[in-house]
Amino acid sequence: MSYENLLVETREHIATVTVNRPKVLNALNRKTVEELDACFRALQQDEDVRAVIITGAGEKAFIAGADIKELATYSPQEAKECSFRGQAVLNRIENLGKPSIAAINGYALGGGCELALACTLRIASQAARLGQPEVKLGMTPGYGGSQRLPRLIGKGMALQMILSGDPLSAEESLRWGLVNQVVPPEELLPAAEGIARKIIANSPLAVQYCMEAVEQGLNMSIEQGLFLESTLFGMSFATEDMREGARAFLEKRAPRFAGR
Ligand code: DAK
Repeated sequence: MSYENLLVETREHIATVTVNRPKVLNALNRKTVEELDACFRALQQDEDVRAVIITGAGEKAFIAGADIKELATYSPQEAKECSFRGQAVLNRIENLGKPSIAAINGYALGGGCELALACTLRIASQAARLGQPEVKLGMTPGYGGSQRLPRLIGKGMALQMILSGDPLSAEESLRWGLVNQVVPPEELLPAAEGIARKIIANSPLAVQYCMEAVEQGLNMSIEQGLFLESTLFGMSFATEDMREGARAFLEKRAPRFAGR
């Protein structure tokens, strides 16, 4: 499937999705959000794809937020529809069942930062800047930033970012746990691919259950979360992968996971 504003390439079970509107710093217009929806639906169904990397075209930006030119023309009804569509796409990325890695090559602002927050992991180039500048435009975050950001980095720093609108540098983002790793620009995609390869060498079912335990558990009480963990732990014992993993350890060989 080909897209107007996305480039998609799959190699060795890792799909790389590049938002491709570099002239406007990869800003998310309606068409791009629709294409991200179609693209992530297809990636979810594609059994050959076991991890997804998302990045931005060009040197300067990952995604510089929603397309402000287009936003300015929205009626309240269009804004509401846009909100539902955008939130659904980010929820799909968060609940993909496969790990997603944001390779943040430059500005990740507003909706761009929120898209990165919906990914499983975030790796930033030294040139990246991450922020929620909505208040500077008279808006509040609309793609989950007010909810996912404090869950990831804590209430104090999330409020500082959201209320000041000022972005964090890559190093500050690392210090606050907003990104997992910072690398020189030329090492960004190799580093993201390296982490993806490491994850997909493990049992896909165990990886999926772990993501489910953490993502869903964060929205539960500790008792409910521990119950969920026990349930998923039990489910992992029903998989061929678990038998293979234990057998391979005892036979001192590398496991061959079938994803069953
Ligand atoms: N939208 C449209 N065009 C953008 C853009 C954006 N977000 N960001 C940059 N561009 C365009 C610029 O207009 C410029 O176009 P030309 O003038 O060349 O035609 C080109 O990209 C290059 O940008 P600059 O010339 O400004 O480049 P600089 O290096 O000087 O500055 C910058 C880089 C990233 C600091 C600056 O471009 C900037 O501040 N950009 C805007 C950042 C921003 O405020 N983003 C929006 C955040 S608010 C919703 C849910 C979510 C949202 C909205 C609705 N619903 C629920 C309905 C999300 C909102 C946001 O994301």
